[in-house]
Amino acid sequence: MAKLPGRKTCIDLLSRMCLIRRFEEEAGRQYQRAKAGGFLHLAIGEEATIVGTTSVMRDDDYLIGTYRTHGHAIARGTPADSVMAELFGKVDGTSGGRGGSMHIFDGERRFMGGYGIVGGNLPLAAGLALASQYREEDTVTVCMFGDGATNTGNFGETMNLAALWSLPIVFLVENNLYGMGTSIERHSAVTDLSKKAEGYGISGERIDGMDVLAVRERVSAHLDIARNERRPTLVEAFTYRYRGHSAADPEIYRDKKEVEEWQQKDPIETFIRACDGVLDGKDVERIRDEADQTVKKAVEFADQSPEPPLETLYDELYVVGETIGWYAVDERSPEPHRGEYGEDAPDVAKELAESGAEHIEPDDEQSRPGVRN
Ligand SMILES: Cc1ncc(C[n+]2csc(CCOP(=O)(O)OP(=O)(O)O)c2C)c(N)n1
Repeated sequence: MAKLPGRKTCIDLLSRMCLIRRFEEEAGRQYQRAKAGGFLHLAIGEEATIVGTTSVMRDDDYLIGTYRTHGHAIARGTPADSVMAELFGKVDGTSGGRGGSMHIFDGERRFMGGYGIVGGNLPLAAGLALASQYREEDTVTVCMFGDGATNTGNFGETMNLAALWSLPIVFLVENNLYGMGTSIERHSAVTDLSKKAEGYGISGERIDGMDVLAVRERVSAHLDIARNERRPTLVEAFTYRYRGHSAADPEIYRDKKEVEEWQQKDPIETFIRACDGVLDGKDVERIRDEADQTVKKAVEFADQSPEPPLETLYDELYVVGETIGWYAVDERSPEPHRGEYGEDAPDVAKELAESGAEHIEPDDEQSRPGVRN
């Protein structure tokens, strides 16, 4: 059993885990009410892995994650207000309401995103770590991803380069036993994921991702290796998501009993028990109340935040020069809608927004988004 930190740190760890839990519950509720659009992946049950890891990172370290990262941003210090506003697609969201649940981003706090492509964040993590190395900074990149992502080509390619170039990265697999509805035994030939990068020269360790103190202790040791020895390692944290893969998951691939068994190891309840003698019932109640209030306020904030103006629909699109059309922004120029059909852009944008992109009947081939003759 890892050593219990002082009262202040205990309060901080419990507060963050409770806030993430409440936020995720409310996000699920708001999604049912169609306030939050797009996809929604909740990390309820995975709080100890998230908070344990981020709590031992330095402010100037980089964190990069997947599409299940509302909690990661909150743990990094991003206000719940801005994360909720992003889910609602509002201007005060972390990505101006344009990214939604899968694309939470907070560069100021070095939370480098939210990515929808499974394994897509791994090469980006290598790039972040390469930047630290190139600038001779002692910052470390923590790259978090799911067990399913270890089957992607990006995993092998990134492990190879990270080892070859001795990049300061901690790869952290959030092993929740499933890639969507496929269990790890059915999706990975090697089920001890801590060994999966050994062939590339990266050693790994399995840890209990439901125990925030164990996560802190072990991730801290791996951060030290990355920071001081300047080499990558891999951590496999065993954790579990209580909810479905996404909001639209009928969960026919697992037993209710299995979920209940993991709930017995609930990271928040386990930690409250571990804090016996340091935190009392009143402390816990206050922390939970604060989380309730913060999330309630976040919903109000997101509700009141304006929708992005229609005329900004095509702002900040990134399209390389070759593919510029009326809908694109030239990456070499700051002006929006600067394409060869630029003069048509406001009308077409309005039309598209009103009827939905997939229903639009373009007058001619040239005005079809994404297609260039
Ligand atoms: C390259 C790619 N392939 C497939 C998908 C569809 N997809 C979305 S989530 C997911 C499962 C990934 O599971 P895992 O990496 O274990 O992460 P978890 O959802 O458990 O957090 C898949 C296959 C995708 N988004 N990207």
